[in-house]
Amino acid sequence: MILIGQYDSPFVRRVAIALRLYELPFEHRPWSTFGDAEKIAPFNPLRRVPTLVLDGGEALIESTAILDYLDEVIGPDKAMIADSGPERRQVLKICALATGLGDKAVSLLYERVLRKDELKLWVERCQAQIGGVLDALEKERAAVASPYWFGTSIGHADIAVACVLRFTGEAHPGLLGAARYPALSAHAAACEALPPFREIVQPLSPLSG
Ligand SMILES: N[C@@H](CCC(=O)N[C@@H](CS)C(=O)NCC(=O)O)C(=O)O
Repeated sequence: MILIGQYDSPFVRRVAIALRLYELPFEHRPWSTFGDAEKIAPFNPLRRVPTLVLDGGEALIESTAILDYLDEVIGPDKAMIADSGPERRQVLKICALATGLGDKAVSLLYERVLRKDELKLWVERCQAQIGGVLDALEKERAAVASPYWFGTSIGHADIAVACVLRFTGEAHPGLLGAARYPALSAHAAACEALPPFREIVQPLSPLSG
């Protein structure tokens, strides 16, 4: 398998960390969505990352769909999400909030670096969405005493939240105060201390990732 994309993307990073935790071997192509768009295009016409190219040549896109495939490969006993039912839906909801926050943090970053004059309406909307999700996630995490979001072993929700928090903190430091989000900060610190998170990391470099 070949994973395309740089690790300063929270979406690429969550996939790479899952691959490592599942002990699935993969090659990495750290292609930039802007600088290497034409290299990405034959695998993904959206020219977005992550893109995962399977051994037979099939290309998977969207981090959620890629993780769905990896869960299938590793099987229900080892998958970092329940197979069905409310347990699965709860994990998917936290993942959706985290990746939605990631989408808005990416949009806000593009607004800053790609446009000469930021559109106030869009900036304020993204900031409100980011703040709203951070508040909701903080409340949810503070209500859970277990080491991970859904128990004693790491899952997709833990990885998604940690990766997105790192990205948001680097892209928009003013929006992510540790004092305002103590439960999320503790969650991120615990995940970032784990070997796969320490290995698979890249400081944000806007427009190169
Ligand atoms: N929903 C997508 C989001 C992926 C995403 O936003 N990737 C960014 C890099 S962080 C990207 O490819 N940006 C280039 C673009 O959207 O044109 C996923 O979960 O995979």
